[in-house]
Amino acid sequence: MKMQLNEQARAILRGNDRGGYTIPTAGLYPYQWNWDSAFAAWGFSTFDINRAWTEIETLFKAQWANGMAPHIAFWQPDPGYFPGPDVWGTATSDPQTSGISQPPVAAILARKIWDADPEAGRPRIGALYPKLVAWHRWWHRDRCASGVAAITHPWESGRDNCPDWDPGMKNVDGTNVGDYTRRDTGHVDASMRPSKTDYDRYLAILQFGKACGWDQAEITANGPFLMADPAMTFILIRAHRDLAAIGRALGEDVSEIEGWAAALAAGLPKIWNSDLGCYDARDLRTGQFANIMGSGAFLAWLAGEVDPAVEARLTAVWDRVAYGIPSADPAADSFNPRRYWRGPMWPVVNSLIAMGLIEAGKSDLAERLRRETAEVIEKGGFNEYFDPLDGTPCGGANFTWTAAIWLTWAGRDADGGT
Ligand code: 2M8
Repeated sequence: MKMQLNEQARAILRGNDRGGYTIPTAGLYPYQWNWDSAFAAWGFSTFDINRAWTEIETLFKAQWANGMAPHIAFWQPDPGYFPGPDVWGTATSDPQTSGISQPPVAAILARKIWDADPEAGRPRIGALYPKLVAWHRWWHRDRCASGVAAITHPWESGRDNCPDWDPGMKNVDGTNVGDYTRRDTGHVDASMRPSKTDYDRYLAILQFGKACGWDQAEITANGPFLMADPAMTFILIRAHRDLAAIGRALGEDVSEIEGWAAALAAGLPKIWNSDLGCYDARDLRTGQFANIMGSGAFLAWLAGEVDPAVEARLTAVWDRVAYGIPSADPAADSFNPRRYWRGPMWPVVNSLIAMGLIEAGKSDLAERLRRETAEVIEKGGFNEYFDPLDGTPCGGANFTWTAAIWLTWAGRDADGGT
């Protein structure tokens, strides 16, 4: 069965390959998405290292002059997705892109891909390095002024619809966005997708960015939504550290990058919610915490920021489900096990949490997470995400990032073998 699933996972990556970049899944997501592509590259690295590097190189062809690597690159027209390139209206042309970014996992995974074949990777990582540095500098300058990493749109977080964003979203006026037709609910059941009110607000935030010509200073100062994201902060701390390690190996001066990582680690008290006893999302306009434990808080392991008391609280949340890690605490009123990001478990996020667990020496927890992740895939297939209570596969099928993490992590034996 293992061999068969390995084969199937490779076929999904090949099947979603559109020539230099990989779509997350046909129909629902027909373009190149930023963090999906980094995971795709990691998956490709298990059987085609050249194709792995190409994936990241293609992503960075869409990089903006200000350093931002956009969250979507619209390489070819596709009427099956909304909002498409014209709605975003950015100044980009080849390719057109969205106007926000996504979690910077590229440096974390590029380091792993380089480790897999140091010789083949040397020229590829050498050429990518300055682009990664420019993107990380953009994060530091345009998203980390508060001390921690902020997002200007829920889609920037990658955990689009999670309850973490409710405090910020409720203050976004979505009543004047005009008529539009959603496409997502034509591909998967509406009960798994965000509500119409959410979409109206997503569009209102987008329209603000478009109206100011995607002026970053204006968006962060006056945009309708600005929230501190613990997950982004932990990912970025980890990504800065990995980028610094890459730079060091290339003989570069990495003091600037080390400074960014240290500044973020020093900023963490800003998102410490003492009522909840863990790091939490926070509305930077009002100061309000989201008061929710979910996968964002679990990513603290990735940055080495979990003490025994926090670990106990996190594992209590995990123990409330059969298949961890839930994107939101099942004990919270907002929990929904199938609506995307409001409770479901995401193999791809689990893989990042496991990386942190392994480095923290928590191999028992890492192995539990790997087994639970493998089990839902073995039973349900390579879906976008899963119900954490009963393991039901949800969202899109034949999903690139689920196939990728099967090959790199979930489908491997505890000792890392295939
Ligand atoms: C989901 O997001 C897109 C918008 O970016 C959507 O719902 O249309 C999220 O799960 C996001 O994290 C992911 O990168 C994307 C493609 O898999 O889908």
